[in-house]
Amino acid sequence: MFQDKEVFKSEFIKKLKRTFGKGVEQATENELYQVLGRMIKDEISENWIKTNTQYKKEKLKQTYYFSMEFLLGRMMGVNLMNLQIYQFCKESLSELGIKIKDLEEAEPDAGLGNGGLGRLAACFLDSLASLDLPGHGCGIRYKYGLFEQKIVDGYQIELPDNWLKEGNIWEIRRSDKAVKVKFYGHVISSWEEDHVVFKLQDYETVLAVPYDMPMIGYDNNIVNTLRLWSSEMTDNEFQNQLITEVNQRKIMERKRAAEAISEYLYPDDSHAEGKKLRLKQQYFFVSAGIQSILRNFRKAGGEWSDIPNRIAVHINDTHPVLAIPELMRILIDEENISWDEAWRITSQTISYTNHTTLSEALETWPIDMVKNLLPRIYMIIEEIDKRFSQLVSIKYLGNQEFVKRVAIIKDGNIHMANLAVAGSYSVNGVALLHTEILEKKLMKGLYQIFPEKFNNKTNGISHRRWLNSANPKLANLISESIGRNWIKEPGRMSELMPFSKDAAFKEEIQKIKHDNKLNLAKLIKEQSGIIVDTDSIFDVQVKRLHAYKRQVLNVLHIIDLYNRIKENPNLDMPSRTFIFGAKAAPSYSFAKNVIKLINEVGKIVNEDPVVNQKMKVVFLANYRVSLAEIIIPAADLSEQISTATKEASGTGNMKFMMNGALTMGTLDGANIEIKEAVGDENIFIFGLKPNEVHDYYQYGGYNSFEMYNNYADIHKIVDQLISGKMIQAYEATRDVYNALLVDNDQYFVLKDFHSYVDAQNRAAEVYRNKDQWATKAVINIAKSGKFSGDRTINEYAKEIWKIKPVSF
Ligand code: 26Q
Repeated sequence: MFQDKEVFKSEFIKKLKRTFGKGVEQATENELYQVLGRMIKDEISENWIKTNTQYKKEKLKQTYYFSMEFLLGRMMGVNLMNLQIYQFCKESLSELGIKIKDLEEAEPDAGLGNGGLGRLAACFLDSLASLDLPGHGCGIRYKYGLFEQKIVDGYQIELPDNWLKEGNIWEIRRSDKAVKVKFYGHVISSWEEDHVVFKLQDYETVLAVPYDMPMIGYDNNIVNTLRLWSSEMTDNEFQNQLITEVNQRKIMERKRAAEAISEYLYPDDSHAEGKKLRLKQQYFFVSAGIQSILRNFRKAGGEWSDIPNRIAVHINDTHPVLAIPELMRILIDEENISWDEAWRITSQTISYTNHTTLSEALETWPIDMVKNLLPRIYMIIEEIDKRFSQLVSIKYLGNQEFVKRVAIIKDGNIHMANLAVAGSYSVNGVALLHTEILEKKLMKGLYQIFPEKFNNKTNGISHRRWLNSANPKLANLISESIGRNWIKEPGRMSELMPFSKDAAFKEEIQKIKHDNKLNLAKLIKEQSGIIVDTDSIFDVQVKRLHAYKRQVLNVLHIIDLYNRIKENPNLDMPSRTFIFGAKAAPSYSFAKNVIKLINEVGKIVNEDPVVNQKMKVVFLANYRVSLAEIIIPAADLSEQISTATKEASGTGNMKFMMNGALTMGTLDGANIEIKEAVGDENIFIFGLKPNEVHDYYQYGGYNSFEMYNNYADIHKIVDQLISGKMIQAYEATRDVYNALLVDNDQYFVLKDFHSYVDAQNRAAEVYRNKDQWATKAVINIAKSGKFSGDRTINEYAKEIWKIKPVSF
């Protein structure tokens, strides 16, 4: 069907008629999209089955990546690419008068994640499948993904993301594989023969129904599975009861409560709030996932003791950490395995990644809440804590202060990160600096106890999505220059290094960048009405809005430039377009105020007839994967300006680099490794170093008011925030003002300001020399192979999961 155009076209038309009763002319883009989607699903169904059969046949150890978030974005483009039929479909559809791009754009983003952590999970699934590795995802099928952002009067407003309204063509509902998850109730213990047995009574049951999505490998016939669980009411609950009005109401109430669990994604990515529904979500998908894995294991006739050799369960941050007590529960209560053996199995099966250095983002849950919602799970956590404390106490000669520091249960709360470290065999950070901070600071005590568990796995991204698919022109140029091997072996992008000296190649690079900028400029015009200069520096900061990411620093630089132009209208500077995209957590008022600030400053800059000759400011609403795929290929400068030590890794930094943008960055997260890869002269580094930031936090000594008093430029800018002479949004901007002066600038924005401006000036100087800029861009692209998720996943596979590729 995907070889012969005539066959394809007639099949497409037939399917369109059968499904929607329409011809090409009458069909909507969404209908055309759905038809192609169905054809692809049919096409891969055999390989999907074959992949699983082969895994079973070879008895390969399987990895299950448990994550509350999978930020997949659109799948059509990458699926066609991975199946090597993109060009074929494009041409065939074109013969039917259909533009494949229109059809791709009809697909809603699967926005089942907040940001970095969720997108990482999605990139990892792409790498697992593309590297022939038996690795699957396990998560939640949220009815509503991350909210849709609109900007009204400069402020963010949130709308529900009803991504499933036309159905999800990629998923298959597997009602036959549904499992039951139990909440509430109380635990009864009794003696049976020679041991105590625990039984949960008077519990409530929720049905977990899996929806499977195919994760298609690149050019290798592998189709792995992402299993997302949806919550439903169990249908036998009211089976034999009369349908009275009272019962009817009860049924509706139960249905609503059950379905609420997988209804929506929590939109906060930096503050762990102890909401009961969130805890329900966590246990819901973890219990369903573990049950379904063990059911398969049982069917295959494995020995329980062999689980660690057959199954690896990875938890993406602590959100799925209840996998530890849940696996214990099933082994002990349902399989009659002793505590010690269950603990050995569990703690050799689970591995854990930490994604944050912010202590406020570490999850804790109140004892009472867990006890009430999950009484048996709580008992098990209590027992884990007790035994763990004993062990630590013996090893550290009764040092109670130390015992308390690493305790799982203390001060009325359960500390999920401590549980994760105690119950897993591997703990990793996501960039070298981050792992070092875990070992030496955040988890110092636990590292002392279990140094062998800790390791680093620097993040990576899907170069297939972020380069090959998002930037086809650049991808083609690379393939024409060094062949196509880099797609399967991204390390080979380094073969581009000689081209950094090749004038013709650099001309091409610049032309492609300019094309991509035209494309983005068009979108900016459509979305915001703003006309931008495509010869200006596209200076881009797109990521979640958070104080530590310091969008404010970027804004202060914009105001500074504005002031400089106002003072000297003939200021000689390369023209700039500042582009922002960011969602703020709805409850995070500071972040929302920064969005208002950006939009206010944007208005002033864009409407000033002198200033707008040299710069523009654009805030693109509703930043998401599909928008990133247009923005990133068009960027010249990549803003990675977090306070050193705060950004665990960052992955946007890698996407920009791979698309030939130069990084403006602090020595934080993976920026440090990017700097190592490209060399100091091919990146703009500024700001406090990690140890300097650390020392300020530790010993004090920073006074932001001094910065304000001592430097006229800073003084002027900070005053402009609230004076009402420039910006008219006091309600929002005084929050930013207060953060900088009243709260002593916790993220060192003013401290880093001059160093930032200096680096920005250096960047502007380099940009004047187009050839020099292009040289640096090529080197960035050439060195980006290291930041492919393929490298990362190979490391996880060999060093943590011990899984091997299938021989297919
Ligand atoms: C926790 C409890 C309650 C509610 C929400 C949450 C929650 C949800 C999402 C906490 C954190 C997140 C997401 C964190 C995240 O995206 N971290 C980023 O992970 C990336 C991948 O490793 C890193 O590159 C980024 O540096 C890190 O910020």
